[in-house]
Amino acid sequence: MNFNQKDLSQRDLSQNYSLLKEIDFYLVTDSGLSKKGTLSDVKEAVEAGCKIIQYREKNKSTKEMIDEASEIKRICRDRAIFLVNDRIDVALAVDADGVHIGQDDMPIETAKKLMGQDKVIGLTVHNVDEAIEAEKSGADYVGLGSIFDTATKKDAGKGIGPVRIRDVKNAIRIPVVAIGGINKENCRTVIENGADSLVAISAIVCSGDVKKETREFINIIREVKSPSSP
Ligand code: 3NM
Repeated sequence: MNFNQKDLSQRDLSQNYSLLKEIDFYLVTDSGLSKKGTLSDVKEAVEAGCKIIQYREKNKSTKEMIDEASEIKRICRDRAIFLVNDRIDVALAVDADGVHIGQDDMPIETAKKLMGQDKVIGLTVHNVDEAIEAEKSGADYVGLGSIFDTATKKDAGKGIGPVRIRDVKNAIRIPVVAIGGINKENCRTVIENGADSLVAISAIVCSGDVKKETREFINIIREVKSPSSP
């Protein structure tokens, strides 16, 4: 299936899996690190071809988050999947495409019930057991981290290393999104080890040119996924 306008506006649960399979670079916002602000980062990333945006905001009021999230939804429209980190209330308020939650958040089944069966639910996992459990519970994809050491998330723990991605990939069918300490230098090995997609926060939002950096990540990921013959 091609990731195009029709797919996004008409997708149902069975299509989420295919859509997520086609995603290469995945943007997670961080207003604390951003040079130009979250809305500008989202706009530039979507213009560069990023097909999935996660709004991750830890420092704003619910009202500010809802205002910002509805702007992000407008920017993503039928061009990118729009997820909200943790805050199911905010996701529901703006009718986002789904949520991304952590191990200590609401159980997946409850999140699905609240959000509706047609919405995307991603879950952060750290190892094979959590990944298998996530798939069983109905997660649409897993975020696996932290791959490398990172200063962006204080409690992320030590990087597990890219080789562990393969173990998780072999254990589940849903897409694996790698996160944590990923940059343009090490992203190749993340995809080579089986990640379907990857997140880079600081490498993108601290760069000052989100559009260019996103484009470059997408190009590297695509090149590793389908190398052109010599
Ligand atoms: N979650 P950067 S690591 C939001 O391990 C987040 O689950 C992680 O930022 C996890 O790309 C992380 O700047 C931060 O390292 C990733």
